[in-house]
Amino acid sequence: MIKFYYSGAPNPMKVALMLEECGLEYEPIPVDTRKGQQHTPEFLAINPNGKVPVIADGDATVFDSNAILLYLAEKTGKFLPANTPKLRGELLSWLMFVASGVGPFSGQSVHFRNYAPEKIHYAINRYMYEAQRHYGILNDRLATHKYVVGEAYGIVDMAVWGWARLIPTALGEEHWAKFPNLKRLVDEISARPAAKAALAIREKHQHAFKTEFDEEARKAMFKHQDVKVA
Ligand SMILES: N[C@@H](CCC(=O)N[C@@H](CS)C(=O)NCC(=O)O)C(=O)O
Repeated sequence: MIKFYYSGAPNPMKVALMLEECGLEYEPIPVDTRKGQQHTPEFLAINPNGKVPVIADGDATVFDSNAILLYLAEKTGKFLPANTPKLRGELLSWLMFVASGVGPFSGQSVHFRNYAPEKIHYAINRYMYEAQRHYGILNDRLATHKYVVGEAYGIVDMAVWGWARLIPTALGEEHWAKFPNLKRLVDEISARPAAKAALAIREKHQHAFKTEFDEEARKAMFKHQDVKVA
């Protein structure tokens, strides 16, 4: 059975969605990042980057959410567009665009808006601008395409859902109105039974994650605060 190392954060949730959509049997293993469980030697042995999600499938270990989506799609033959050079090119381009743009800029935007000890206007403005620019590109794409790649719902849509469903909290409620086509896709995915099951894993398995963002959480997740490198 696939072992799924997870928390309720955006990157693990897109993988939870895919596991549920594929109907794969999996064992969810909680990794409480606010308690620093991502830095244990056992966890670093499966993901040297010390972050969730990770899956272990037989002798294959896969980390990084978008890599896992592609791995599971290739394993099951599901949620991929037709294997033509044109669609393969689109799939890889949009998947990497989400991995290298949407995720990191959304994450940094949340960090500087909500967690940085000082409010640095330059950083907040830069990351808000870049996050919104990336969502704008997706919104424009979805004005003429029902799904991001090909004719059917697939792994790029799932990757987008992971972060875009959190736009109201990540960027601010007022920003949803700027991205109606993206919201249409997110709402469609959120209504799927697999999305509901993904978001309910914690309750179903009675995995209690730490909710307070206290000194322990800060030390575990913002290690740079205790090290001077610049
Ligand atoms: N590129 C990675 C990023 C993973 C990532 O940032 N995971 C977050 C949760 S969404 C995490 O584990 N944070 C804990 C930490 O940074 O210590 C992916 O897409 O899986």
